[in-house]
Amino acid sequence: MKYFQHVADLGDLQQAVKEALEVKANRYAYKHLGENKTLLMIFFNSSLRTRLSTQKAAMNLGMNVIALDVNQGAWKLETERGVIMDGDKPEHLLEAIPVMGCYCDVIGVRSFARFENKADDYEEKILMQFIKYSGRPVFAMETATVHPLQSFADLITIEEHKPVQRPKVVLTWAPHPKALPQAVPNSFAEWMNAADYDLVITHPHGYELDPRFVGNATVEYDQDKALAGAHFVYAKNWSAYADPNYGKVLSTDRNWTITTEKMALTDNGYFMHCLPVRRNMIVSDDVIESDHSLVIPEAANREISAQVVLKRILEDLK
Ligand code: AN0
Ligand code: CP
Repeated sequence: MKYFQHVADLGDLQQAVKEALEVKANRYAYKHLGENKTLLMIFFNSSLRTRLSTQKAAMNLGMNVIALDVNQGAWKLETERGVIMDGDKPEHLLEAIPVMGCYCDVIGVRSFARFENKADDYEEKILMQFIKYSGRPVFAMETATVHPLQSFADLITIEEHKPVQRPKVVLTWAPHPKALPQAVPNSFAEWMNAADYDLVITHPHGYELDPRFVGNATVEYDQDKALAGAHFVYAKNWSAYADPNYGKVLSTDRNWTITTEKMALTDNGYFMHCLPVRRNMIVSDDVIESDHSLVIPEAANREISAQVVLKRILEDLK
């Protein structure tokens, strides 16, 4: 594997989950694979889990790791070609990327949607420049439209906890004060469709996701109806995708918060969230602290999803 953005990049998904469970059972079995190889993690945005879990995964494989927080210590980077650089950005991405490529063997990129230009976000303009100009394998650590390491970890977590072969999985919008990207729900829908679960997506009107990610999911605007009989409830806030409201907050309706009463509608369902989560906006204290909350197992599986991705990249390095 050279690039990792979409579920299809892993090939056979059942095989990938099997490999993940093997890695989880014996995570130091490949500690020579990454010998003398360097992972460079580039962060344009903050992170707790992605940074720590990906570094841990790389260390399990024997890699060296460098993390760079762009805009905190590094030169501020201009990303638009053709700009007269007389402002506050002393360096251009078009030099910075090939320079970064000189110092590493694999690059992970975190670069959220900027909500300035929908086409730029949805064409993954920043990630594509890393792919084009770094000369290295590149994987997404949440980019403008996708967060595949999260969805892979979520899939592993569901496989570990599912009470039936084909569980009902509900992706529900929940309120949040700030405009958040669609990357997590986009990828979650993509991966749940690929796993062929019974996927229902619920959100207020105006929060429709890109149909390319919704795929075969059922869209239900009544959250209570959507939650009926659910085995897994995956809560997440996202901002509007549809024009003319792209990147806008249209609602902060706390009737959509996941509470004990909402969970009572499910079939003894598990609660899931990628974290970081705002308590009592997205989910009540009681639900996130309950024995049916999977937020910590999901986070733990981030090490595993990252390790499978890095392992496959290392296996294919020339
Ligand atoms: C980010 C998001 O919603 O995409 C990262 C989630 C993993 N969340 C926040 O910025 C709060
Ligand atoms: N879930 C996740 O990606 O968390 P961080 O933003 O802390 O990396």
